Amino acid sequence: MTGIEYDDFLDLDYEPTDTDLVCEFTIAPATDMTMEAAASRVASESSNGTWAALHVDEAELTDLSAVACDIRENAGPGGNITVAYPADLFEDGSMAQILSCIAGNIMGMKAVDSIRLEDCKWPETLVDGFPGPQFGSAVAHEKLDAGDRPVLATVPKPKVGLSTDAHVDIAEQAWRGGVDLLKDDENLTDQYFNPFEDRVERSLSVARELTEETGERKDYLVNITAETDEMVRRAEFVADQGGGFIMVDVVTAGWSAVQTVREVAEKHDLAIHAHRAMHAAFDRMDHHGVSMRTLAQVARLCGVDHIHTGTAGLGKLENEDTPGINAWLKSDLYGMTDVLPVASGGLHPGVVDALIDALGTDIAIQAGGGIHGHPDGTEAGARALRQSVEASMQGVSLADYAADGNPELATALDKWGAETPR
Ligand code: RUB
Ligand code: MG
Repeated sequence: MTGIEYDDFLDLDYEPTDTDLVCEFTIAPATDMTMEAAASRVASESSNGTWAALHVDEAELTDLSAVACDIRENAGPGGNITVAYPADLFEDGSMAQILSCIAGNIMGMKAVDSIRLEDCKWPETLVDGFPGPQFGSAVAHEKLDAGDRPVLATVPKPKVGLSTDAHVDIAEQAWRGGVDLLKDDENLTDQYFNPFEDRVERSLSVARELTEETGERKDYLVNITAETDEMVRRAEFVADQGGGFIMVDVVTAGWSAVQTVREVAEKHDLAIHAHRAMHAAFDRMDHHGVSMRTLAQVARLCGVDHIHTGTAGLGKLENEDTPGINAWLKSDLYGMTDVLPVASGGLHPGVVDALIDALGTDIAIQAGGGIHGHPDGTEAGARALRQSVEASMQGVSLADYAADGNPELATALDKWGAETPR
């Protein structure tokens, strides 16, 4: 018989192996607990232990204990810990099962006052079980004609309530003004005022017309978010109508559903745009939850081609470290395709040069209010955004570029300056 005790999960001399999944956490131990005891409970509860010591026949037990192998105490209560998990703890290719371990019971257990999963180092054995993205940043030239500039997208506003006629009209103006992609907002799916099939059929038909007219491929990020079977049906409908992209709100829909959609996307050559509504319920607090960095890693493994990663603090929403997350999405991961990061939320032409300075040009820039709120309307707003990107790419100041025959940009700068909205 063997006893599984707290101490079995703590070994500060342990060096993680190449096959371990290595997770970094920020923890604050419960008031009556040491960091060592709390770190052990994290490793225990998220692998094969529980609150009580167990007595198990060793012959019947595969040892799947995680090891808390590093503790760095902060000035405040708590600190950071490293936990190494043996790869055999995990089911091959099941993101739900992995997250139930590394971001499961430990998030609510009383041994810690708070705990945040900050980062994961994924071993090749686990990564190999996932498909990763089909296209990643290559969408910019494989499916679009963005060349070296950022991919440009817009979401019609108001986000819900527009009729299909109005939606299609806005799409036409935006594509003509210079954006590559129309995007559905996250809460527009299949409602009576703008039904899914009609919207998709008519928008994609206009996309084809504008592709012909402008000589640049125009496409549509169609929000298929729904119950999983329905998402599959909607993805197939988009493919039948000649669309090249689908959008899934990945946190609200759930990772298993994303994994199913990834298989369907492959059959139909569809790229997946990941919107991330509800992520802030996990990542907004710096002492508790799951970091956006980790969610982005999960999204890449599950196979999305684009994901929203914030605006480096230049938009309307709180952000984590956008440049750091984007760098991870593009980093080598045993040959897995990269992900195109999407900057969105409160962007307008006046912040584009700062955005490109912070994030580079291998991104998608998505603007709603910053296009449709232009005093001269959507087409002028799209032109202004495109002009701001041209200025930044050429290293010319936005004001100089606006003065040099780009009146739409001039109007946008008059209206919004370089303000960060709220
Ligand atoms: C953008 C919008 C998106 C947010 C989500 O509209 O509605 O849902 O970008 O944020 P607008 P994030 O351009 O008018 O702000 O990209 O950070 O997930
Ligand atoms: Mg939105």
